[in-house]
Amino acid sequence: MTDSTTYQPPRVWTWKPGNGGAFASINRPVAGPTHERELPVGRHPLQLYSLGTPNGIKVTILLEELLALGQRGAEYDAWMIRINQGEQFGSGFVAINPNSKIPALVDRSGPQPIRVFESGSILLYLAEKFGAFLPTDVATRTECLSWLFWQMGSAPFVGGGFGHFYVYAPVKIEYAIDRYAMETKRQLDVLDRHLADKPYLAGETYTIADMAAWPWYGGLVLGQLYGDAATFLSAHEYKHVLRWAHEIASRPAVQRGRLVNRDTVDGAPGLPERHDASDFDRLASLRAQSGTS
Ligand SMILES: N[C@@H](CCC(=O)N[C@@H](CS)C(=O)NCC(=O)O)C(=O)O
Repeated sequence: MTDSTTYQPPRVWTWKPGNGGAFASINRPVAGPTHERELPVGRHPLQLYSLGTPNGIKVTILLEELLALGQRGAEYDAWMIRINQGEQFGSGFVAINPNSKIPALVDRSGPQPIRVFESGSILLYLAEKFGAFLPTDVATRTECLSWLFWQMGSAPFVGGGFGHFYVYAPVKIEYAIDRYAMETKRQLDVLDRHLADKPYLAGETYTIADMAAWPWYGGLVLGQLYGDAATFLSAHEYKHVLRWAHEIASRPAVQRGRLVNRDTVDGAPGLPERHDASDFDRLASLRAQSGTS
C-alpha cells in the first residue's frame, strides 16, 4: 500500500483484490451472488437472516420486545449469516437483499412471502405489522421516524468511518481517525442534548427509534463497541446518553436480543441461531457455567 501522504489517485480506479484490510476477502466493487446457496427455512412465520452486529441486533431486540408484549405472531427463526465468510453473497441471501448486507427478514405469514431488507425498513415493517413501538399520533410518530432515519443516515459514519479506521484499517491514519472521531462525538452530542429533557428519542415512550440507535450509540458509551473506543471518545461526557443507554440495557428483551446470531457475547457463549424462546434458557445455564449471565 502507498504511504497515505504520497498517494496520488490515478485517473481511473482499478480494483486490487486484497486491499480491503480486515474485510479483504469479502470486499468487491460489484454486486450480485458469488455462489449458489439456498437459505434455510424454519417453522415460524418470521425468518431472520442476520448477524449480531449493531445493525443486526436492532431487529432481534424488536422481535424480543414484541414477544415480551405477548405478540405470538412475532415468533421467529434467526439464522446466522457469517459475513466474514462471504455468506451474504449466496444466491438465496442476495434474492432477499440485493445489497448483500445483514439484516434481512422474510415474512412467510401471508399468502406470498414478503422480503424486507435495511434494518430501518425491517423495524418499521414489524412495528406497523404489530401496531407497537411506533406512536400513532402524527407528531410523535413523525418524531420517532425522524430519529429512526437520523440513525440510518448517521451510523455509517460511526461504523464505516470511525470504527473502520480506529479498529479495522490495516494502517492507522490520523486524518481519517480524527475526521470520524469528531463526527462520532458530534453525533453523541446531538443525542446528549436531545435526551437532556426527555427519557427517549421520540419523547415519553420507548420506540423503534431507540431500538435502532441503542446498539450503536449505547454500544459506544457502554464500551461494547470497538475496543476501548469509550475511553478514546470520552464517553463519560455524554451523561444523558449514558442514562438512556443504561436504562435500555436493563430491559430483558434487549438482553435477549443482544445474544442472538453471535458465537460469543461479553466473553461467554451467544446464540448463533434462535428458534425458540427456550433457547435462551439453555443458553443461560451455559453462560452461568462460564461465569457470565
Ligand atoms: N444500512 C444497512 C447496513 C447493513 C450493514 O452494513 N450490514 C453489515 C454488517 S453490520 C454487513 O452485512 N456487511 C457485509 C458486507 O459489507 O459485505 C442496514 O442498516 O441494514
